[in-house]
Amino acid sequence: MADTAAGLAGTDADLAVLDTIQQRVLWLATRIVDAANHDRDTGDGVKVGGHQASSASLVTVMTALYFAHLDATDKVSVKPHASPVFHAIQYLLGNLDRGYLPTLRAFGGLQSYPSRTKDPDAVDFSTGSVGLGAAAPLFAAATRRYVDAHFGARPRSRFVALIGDAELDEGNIWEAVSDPATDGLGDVMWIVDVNRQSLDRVVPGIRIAQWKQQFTGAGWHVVEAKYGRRLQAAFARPGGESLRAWIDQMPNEHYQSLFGLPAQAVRQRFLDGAPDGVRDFCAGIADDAEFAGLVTDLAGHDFRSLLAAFGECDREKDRPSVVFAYTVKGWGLPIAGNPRNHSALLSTAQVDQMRERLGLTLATEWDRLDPMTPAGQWVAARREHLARAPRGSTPAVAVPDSTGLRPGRPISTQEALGRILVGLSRDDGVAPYLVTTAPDVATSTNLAGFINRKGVFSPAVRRSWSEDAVLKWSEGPEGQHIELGISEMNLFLLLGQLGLAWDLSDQPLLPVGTVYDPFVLRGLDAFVYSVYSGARFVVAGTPSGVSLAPEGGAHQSTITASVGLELPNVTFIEPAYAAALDWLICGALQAIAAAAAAPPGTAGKAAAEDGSYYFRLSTRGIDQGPFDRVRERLGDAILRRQVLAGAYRLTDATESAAGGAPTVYLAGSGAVLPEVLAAAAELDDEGIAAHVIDVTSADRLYRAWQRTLRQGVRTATTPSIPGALRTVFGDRAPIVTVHDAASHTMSWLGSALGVPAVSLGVDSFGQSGTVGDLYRAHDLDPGSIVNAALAALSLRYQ
Ligand SMILES: Cc1ncc(C[n+]2csc(CCOP(=O)(O)OP(=O)(O)O)c2C)c(N)n1
Ligand SMILES: [Mg+2]
Repeated sequence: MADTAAGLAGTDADLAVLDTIQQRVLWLATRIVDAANHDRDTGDGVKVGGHQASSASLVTVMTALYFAHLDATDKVSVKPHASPVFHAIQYLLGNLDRGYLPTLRAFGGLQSYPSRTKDPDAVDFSTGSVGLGAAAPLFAAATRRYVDAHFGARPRSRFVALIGDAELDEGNIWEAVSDPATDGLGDVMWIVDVNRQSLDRVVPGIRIAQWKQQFTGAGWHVVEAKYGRRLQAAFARPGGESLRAWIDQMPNEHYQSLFGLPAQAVRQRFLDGAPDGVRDFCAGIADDAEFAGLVTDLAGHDFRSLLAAFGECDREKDRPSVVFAYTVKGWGLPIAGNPRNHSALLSTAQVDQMRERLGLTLATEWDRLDPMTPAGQWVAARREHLARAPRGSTPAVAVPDSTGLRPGRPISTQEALGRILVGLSRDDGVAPYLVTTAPDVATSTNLAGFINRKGVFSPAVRRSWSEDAVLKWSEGPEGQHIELGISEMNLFLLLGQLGLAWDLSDQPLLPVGTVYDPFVLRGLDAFVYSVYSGARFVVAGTPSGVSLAPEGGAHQSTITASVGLELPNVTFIEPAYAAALDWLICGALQAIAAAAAAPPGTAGKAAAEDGSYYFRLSTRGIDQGPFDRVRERLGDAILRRQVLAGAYRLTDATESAAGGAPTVYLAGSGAVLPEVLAAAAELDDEGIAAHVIDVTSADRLYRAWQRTLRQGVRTATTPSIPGALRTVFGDRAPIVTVHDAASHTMSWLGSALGVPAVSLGVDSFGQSGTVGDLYRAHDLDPGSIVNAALAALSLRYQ
């Protein structure tokens, strides 16, 4: 046996062993999907599904990777529809219990698509939404480069992505490839599974030439693993060049139609329209079966070609590589190459035949390879080679409760964020772990102060050509801000990988990103992807809402608060005052630090529930006086606890109200609080006691409410009102919710408290104007809030 520890597979005997392994991988992957569909009685009549053809397509590539190329420190992103191949390999390596094999797509079983958080075996990157799994390792490699530069080099990891060819249609792939932040990452290797088929069809024409140019133009190293050894040998014979030229110019549709034809028909179809030279050459291959095998002999199913291609990529130290591996979708299965095979399943009879062909029986079909055989020994050696060292736990970064920000003048939450980050950058215990990033909006979202102090990250020092007295844009390996091009997809993908650095780069970080709030939606799928993957980070959507009045409807966000509230693994926070934001940001970073430091399994349960943090901020300067007064009234300890829990009473009308006066709650969130306070004062003048509640996190309140409700539902008991709501909404009184965001975000408060409610918010697109114009247009002005309070009070008596 060759030196499997070094991943070499040189001799014919080695290749024969790898072939035995791949046949078993193909069988297990196929049978995992088959069992999911045929062995389980789901009882609901819904097709289980799974992708035998997409899996088969990558069997040789993944066998070559795991059994002859990868090292223990390498990280792999697996094409979503090849998850059965991944699990089959992990099973053969002894990393997955046999009991899981028949559980694909079952509740608590193997996930349909590789999942970091839900699969039982060690998935490095979740995949599923095509395109994102390709880009994630690129940003993981960028994160590693950052970690190595700041904390010392980790053992080398290669970051590999297995990508479907139609996946290259996704725009986010090209955003990632072309961003300067991903330049020069020599440890990245993408392998494109060129099976020329997507879900619906054979991919039209020949795309490869264009893709090659796009990668080369972005500075990537491009390798083609196109022709298998038999075809290469044929090309080398006299006249063989004409055969290569004929195949190269053949559109995908024509080539793909060869698959599934009986051997006798392949020749005629292949030569349809061919020049005489090709016909003459092919006439020399008399046997039909040999001919059919020859013209469909692709390098994506040839170990030697693949390993040579991987080795070539290894030698590229200063640029990412992409391998175009030509494969057959459904390779080795009766559905091979069929244009409609994406979701096709083998019949039970076909599976029976396959089992028999491999010498397996119903009793032995799930067995691992016999350890006494060369293949079994090879696998055992690879198991040892790929075993990962257990992770130690690191002490949590000690983040303070606040930076002590107490502005004596009106200030916006966006400006406050900038000052809080500057404050944290002065704290030697925290500063080294902070890393900020923005898609070309760092200065306009107030990151300039942080950047001035900490610099911009670049793998090498870059000369600055402009002297700017206000903003120092000094770039070098010590910089702690990663600047991105205008791609919100890249922002969330990078934040996701920075937020997983504790796992994939063995270094906890405290990532903070900023983005104009409306464009959170532009990166939303990557946001979902990153938090589904378990990443923890802070993102500030700023500015937000129609308080960004002069900028007009295209820059005003309305539905983002709802998005933040509803996204799992994300805590949505929208404070109005600087000191509250200070506590909240520090609290978020404390939880991120705690979760990253906790050993796996215990992972700081409360912190894990919070996940990432989405702050929705504003550029509207707000008088801080009301917050200072409530601080005096409640004291910092109590107020901080309430601010973190989601709400506090900003003004308490109990004292001013005449006995028996009607009471109403005005619950506002974010930049609109001044209007709410003004409305409360007007109501007070009219003899109505209006308490103003500042909702710092509608999400945390909602979660608290849902937790008690669900508890009641599950235990068939009467749910109580959660403490966070009871503390601030003490009495039963009607409520008006006021939000510079869709009115729906807080409209549930009425139900939660069991009182009449009127919800004010922005339910149509905005437009240009002053803040006053916009607030009047959306009924967020004090007069409208007063009227809403009267309406809420009248609802009470209906
Ligand atoms: C963002 C996204 N859009 C659509 C899909 C549905 N989908 C799943 S696979 C697929 C075709 C993939 O083709 P390709 O990448 O070539 O994979 P393969 O041929 O290897 O199956 C599509 C459209 C998806 N998973 N994600
Ligand atoms: Mg494909």
